[in-house]
Amino acid sequence: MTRLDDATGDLARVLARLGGDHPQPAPDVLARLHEQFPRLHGLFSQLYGAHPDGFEHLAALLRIAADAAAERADDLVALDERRSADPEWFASERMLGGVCYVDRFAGDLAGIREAIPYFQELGLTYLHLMPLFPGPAGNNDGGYAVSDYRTVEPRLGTMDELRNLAAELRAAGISLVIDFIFNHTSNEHAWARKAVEGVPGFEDFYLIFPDRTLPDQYERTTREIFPDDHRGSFVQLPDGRWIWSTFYHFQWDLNYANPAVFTAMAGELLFLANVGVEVLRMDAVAFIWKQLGTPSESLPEAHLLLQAFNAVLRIAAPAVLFKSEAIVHPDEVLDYISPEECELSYNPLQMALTWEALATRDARLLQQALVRRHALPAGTAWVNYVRSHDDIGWTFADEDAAELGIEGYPHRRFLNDFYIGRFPGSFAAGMPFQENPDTGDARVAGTTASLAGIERGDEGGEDRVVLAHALAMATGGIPLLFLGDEVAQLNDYGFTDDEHRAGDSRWVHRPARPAAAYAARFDRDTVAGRVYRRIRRLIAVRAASPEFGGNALVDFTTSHPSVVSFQRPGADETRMLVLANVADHEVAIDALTLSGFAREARDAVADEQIDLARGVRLPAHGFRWLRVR
Ligand code: OTU
Repeated sequence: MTRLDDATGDLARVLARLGGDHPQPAPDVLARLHEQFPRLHGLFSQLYGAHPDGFEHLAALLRIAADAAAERADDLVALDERRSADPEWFASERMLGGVCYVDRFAGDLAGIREAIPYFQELGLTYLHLMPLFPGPAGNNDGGYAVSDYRTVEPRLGTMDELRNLAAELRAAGISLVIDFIFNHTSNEHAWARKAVEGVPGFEDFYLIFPDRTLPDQYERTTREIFPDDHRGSFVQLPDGRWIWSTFYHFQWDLNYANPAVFTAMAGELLFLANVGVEVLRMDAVAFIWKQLGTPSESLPEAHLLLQAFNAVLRIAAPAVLFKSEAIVHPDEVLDYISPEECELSYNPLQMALTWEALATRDARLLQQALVRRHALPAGTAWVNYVRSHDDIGWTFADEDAAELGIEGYPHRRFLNDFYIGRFPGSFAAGMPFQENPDTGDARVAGTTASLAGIERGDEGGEDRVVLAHALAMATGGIPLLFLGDEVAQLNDYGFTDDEHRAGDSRWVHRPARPAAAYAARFDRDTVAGRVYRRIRRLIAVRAASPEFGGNALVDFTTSHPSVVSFQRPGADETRMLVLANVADHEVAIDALTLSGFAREARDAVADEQIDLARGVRLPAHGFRWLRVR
């Protein structure tokens, strides 16, 4: 039993334990260990200072890190060096992400490999493969219930194939991104089985209670996430005990108050880093720390844990980045983003408000968010997406909406009704996800094309798909395409025939690769072909426009509530003026509004000169990227 003590003494004790039957850390690893140790020690002391074995866990953690560093393959060590020479590589205007399910898009990992030429055609530099680990048969929440982090689900391939794929993608200029699902494991994970059986060392890996006393107390302040599956935050074990389960009943939350859990998970993290993954999508970060009397979401300790994982990575696999998946209040989203915590983060606010603006034909909330909430610390970036594999939740701040005279609760109700198609005249064909009978909350499922109006035959549908992508590509950060959206893939209602999926409407927007749409992608007489051509054009223009690198965004005001407008400053005098109109009618921006710029401007997408002294017309749900001076 050894508690944590002061950093200097503890470092000496840690170093004395490295080597031995393990190789001594290489000089560069040792240098990084010295650099990171004070921070890691400070974080560990805050998290586990009271633990009687705190030091032992820290020493074990650093041995795992030293071993992982020693095992890191040469090409990954070279990558570490490249990234440290260019730490803001991900801020480039050439960055473009894509995300897909291995099985649904390509059958298996071999199929993904065969799709590399397509990824290159599209211009991807980042590929997020959805969870590909073994999980419970039947429903496993689309892979988010992991039974083993060191094996690839056999249907999809092997870990060696994944390792080779990571290297091949890298050679093709594409960084591999996968999920790190670390808030919970599946109920079939070896740790879970041992915890239930009471195997010494594993009893405290999860949060298990003998009766309802504490669960009842916790549930006074926790939120229900998947109420269709079970109410509250706990499920009952066959032996009558209760276990913390935020999501599905087969996803059991880990107990990070136990330092053994942190250390064990750090081992899984470094294993994946050494497979060649370049970005880890940190799933469900808000939920990782629990405390009685609080919502048990986004607690300060959640940040300490992420920072501690970050420090471990900096020692053993410094090229690897974290992407935060916090779909929460915008203030809280921001708290996860820093070079010391998560360098990247989904931008759920921009995503939700893009849909909000399309529904209301009023861009003011989106404009306000861009002006007020887009800025980020140096060394970090947004991941801007139109939609993901999850539902759309209306995560805007009620305070922000109130300033515009919009009341949060009824507005969310309206947006749900609109996208679920319950609002008269709606162009959208979406489905409700996890409607909560008590609170009236719900989220929305649907593909981009179906939500934007194409499925219902609305004449603005194609434009809205392109408009939404034009915003995701223009505001600053890494744009992330849900593969299939670029060929306007529609909802797939077939999931209702599958007993393991019927209860989860998110499957409506996770269809198999639309082979016919991809085959038609160069045919302008098809919806797929038209949307693909326009999105491809945006990708090409973005990649050739240095103004779109980085995150700087400067406000620009027009007098039209339906227009989003901002500037992206370039290195020289030029800037990109982005104007987008969510209304169903044309809008004319007058010359006076544009008089701060030189008269001669260039429409970068249409590739034509324009004279700003004549004003600029924005068609219904149209946009312009104007290079101005
Ligand atoms: C994540 O999402 C994943 O993206 C989901 O696909 C998983 O089902 C879930 O975690 C469990 O692993 O509730 O509806 O930020 O919104 O973390 C999606 C809060 C989810 C949650 C988010 C979660």
